[in-house]
Amino acid sequence: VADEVEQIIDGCTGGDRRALARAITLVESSRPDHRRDADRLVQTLLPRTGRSTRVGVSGPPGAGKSTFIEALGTQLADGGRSVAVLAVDPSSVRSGGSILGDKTRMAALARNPRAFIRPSPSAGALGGVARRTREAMLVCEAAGFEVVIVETVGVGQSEVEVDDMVDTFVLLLAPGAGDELQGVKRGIVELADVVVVTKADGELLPAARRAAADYRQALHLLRPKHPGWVPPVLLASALDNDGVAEVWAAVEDHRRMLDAGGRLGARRAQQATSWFWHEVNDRLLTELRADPRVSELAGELEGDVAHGSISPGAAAARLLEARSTGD
Ligand SMILES: Nc1nc2c(ncn2[C@@H]2O[C@H](COP(=O)(O)OP(=O)(O)OP(=O)(O)O)[C@@H](O)[C@H]2O)c(=O)[nH]1
Ligand SMILES: [Mg+2]
Repeated sequence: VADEVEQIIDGCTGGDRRALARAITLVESSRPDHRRDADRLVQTLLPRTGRSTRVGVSGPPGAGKSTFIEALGTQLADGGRSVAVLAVDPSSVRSGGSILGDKTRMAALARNPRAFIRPSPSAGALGGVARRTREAMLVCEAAGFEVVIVETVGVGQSEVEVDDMVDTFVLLLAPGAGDELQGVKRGIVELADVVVVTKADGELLPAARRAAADYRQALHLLRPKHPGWVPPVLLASALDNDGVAEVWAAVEDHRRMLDAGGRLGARRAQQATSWFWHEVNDRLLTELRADPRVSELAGELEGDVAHGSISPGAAAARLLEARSTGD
């Protein structure tokens, strides 16, 4: 008799949406027994992964990411491709049982039979969102999705994590965002493979053109992320469905550039290696925190460190020495 994990695996690979949703719920869980099941699930699905185009879409709050992804996803789906969207929204809360979070609407795309949309819960376990999203991405690939899009709000580390799991990183910026945003933007502009100035319609069009010229100038001064690839700066209006196909063409160009030099394989290999060390890191910390001897001593040492009676380094050494050995 197939156990639950095997049923989920069979369902996923057979294209069953409910099984896919259950698989993602499993990889999102932090319960130790779920974690073991999730490890088995992802390991079993691994040979079926790697065939999709992995795209990250990031940008400041309100830049128009969801609206753009809905327009792009709909175009791709109408063109016969299957699209999975994983929305990592640090501010969204998972409403029990509901498919779509509050901020992740994409109503039209959600109804499209070739699309699958999944908001990621914020539940901020250490390194949690990135691991869950990576595994969710692999599960979607194994389920046969040809394009996987990861949406994230670019406000801090999240876009670096997303860049570390996708092939092509698309940065969306709204026109006329003030100078105060420049600092935030510079960090993420450096990660961008394709830059899109959104909302290039109506009254915003002139400001969008100016912004695009500014970004072209700025990108010129940056050291290229990939030698030989200058990130194009494009204008798009998701509202008018204008420029969306051009953005996709740029994503495909970028992907071809990576493919041609064997750089895609190298990039993905490097991403997997760095993910491995993140996993080691997270799991060691989880184990450490679960160790009764360690947790007993931890509070005490924290106090001593705060009072300055022991150095943080010496305290860390002592904490690690207290670990229970063997199992
Ligand atoms: N004029 C115009 N407005 C747009 C366009 N795309 C999005 N908007 C508006 O911009 C606002 C934000 O759009 P969203 O797609 O929710 O932006 P987002 O980047 O996903 O927002 P967060 O996920 O909250 O960070 C909404 O009021 C949209 O209607 C566009 O192409 N043209
Ligand atoms: Mg959004």
